[in-house]
Amino acid sequence: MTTVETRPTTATDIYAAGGIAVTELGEHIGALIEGVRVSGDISAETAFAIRYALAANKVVVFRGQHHVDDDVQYQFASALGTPTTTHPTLTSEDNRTLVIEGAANSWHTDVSFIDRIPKASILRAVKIPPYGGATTWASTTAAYAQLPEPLKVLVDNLWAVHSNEYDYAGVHGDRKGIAVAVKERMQSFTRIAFETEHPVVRVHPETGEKSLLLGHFVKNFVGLKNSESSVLFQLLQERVIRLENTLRWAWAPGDLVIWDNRATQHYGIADFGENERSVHRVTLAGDVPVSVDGETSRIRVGDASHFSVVDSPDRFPGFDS
Ligand SMILES: O=C(O)CCC(=O)C(=O)O
Ligand SMILES: [Fe+2]
Repeated sequence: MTTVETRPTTATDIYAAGGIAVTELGEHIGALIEGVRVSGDISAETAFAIRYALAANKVVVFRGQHHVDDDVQYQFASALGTPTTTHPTLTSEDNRTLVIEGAANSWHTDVSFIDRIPKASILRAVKIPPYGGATTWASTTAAYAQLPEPLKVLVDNLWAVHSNEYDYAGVHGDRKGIAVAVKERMQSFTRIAFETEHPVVRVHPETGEKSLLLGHFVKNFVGLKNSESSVLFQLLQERVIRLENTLRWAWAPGDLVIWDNRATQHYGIADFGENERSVHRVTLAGDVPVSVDGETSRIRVGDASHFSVVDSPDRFPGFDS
C-alpha cells in the first residue's frame, strides 16, 4: 500500500502546520508573524509557512528577536532559501551581510540591475536612532492590479533598462549615509557595470500575480525617448508608492523584517538628523523575471553569477490570479 503525502493547501492550514500566527497589518501589504523564534533550526513546515505568509503579504515582521546577530540572521536566511553574497559589486568582511549606515532613501527594488533579481531581503536594524529612521515598503502587485485597463495594456508590452549607474550602495551614493557604508565597511570595491532589460510587468513565480517592476535603477524604457521614459516612469512610479499600498515600520530593538523583492519597492526614511542608524541585510537568491508573454529578462552588460545562483521557485497553492 502506498502512502499519499498530504501537504496543507490553504493559508490557515499552512500556518497551523508551521506553528505560526499571521496578523495582517494593512489591506495590501504587511503582516506580523508570531510564534516563531528566528533561527536556522526552524522546521521545514515553519519555513514553508513563513515563505507562504511572505508571498501572501509581501512584507513580514518578527518582533522580540533580541537574540539575533549576523550569524543567526544568515542561518535563518539559509532556512528560507539560498543566500546571495553581499552585493554584485561590493564585498564585506564575511561576504554575506550588507551593512548600510544611514538610510537608503530612494524607492527601489533591491539589485534590479542584474538578471537574477533577489527574491527576498531580510533586514535587521542594529543601530536605531532615537527618532525617525522607519522603513516603508510598497506593494507592486497592488499597483498593477489597480491600473485602469488601458494602462495595463500599455505596461504589459513595456520593457525597462535597469542599470547600477545610480546604485545607492555604490560610489555615486548621494543618498544619506550610504557611501559611508561603502568607504568604512567594505574591504574591496570593484566597480562592475550591469545593465539588464526587464519586463515592466513581471509574473510572480510563486503566486502568478502580476507586478510592476520599476524603482530607481530604471534608466529608460526600451524604444522610448529619454524624455518620454521619464514622464511615463513618473506616472507609473506614483502608482507604486500610493500610500494605501504601503507599510511603514518604525524599528524597535529585536525587530526583523523580510520583504518579497519580487512584489515590492522600499525606502528608508532619512529623518533621524545626525543620529546614527545602521541596518544589516541578508539577501536571498531569486529567479530571472518572466513577462506576461513568458519572455525572460535579457542581460545587456554584466555577469552576476559570482553574486548569486538562480533560484528555482515553487508555485504556491491558493493563489489564482
Ligand atoms: O534604509 C533602509 O531602511 C532600507 C535599506 C535598504 O534599502 C536595504 O536594506 O535594501
Ligand atoms: Fe534596498
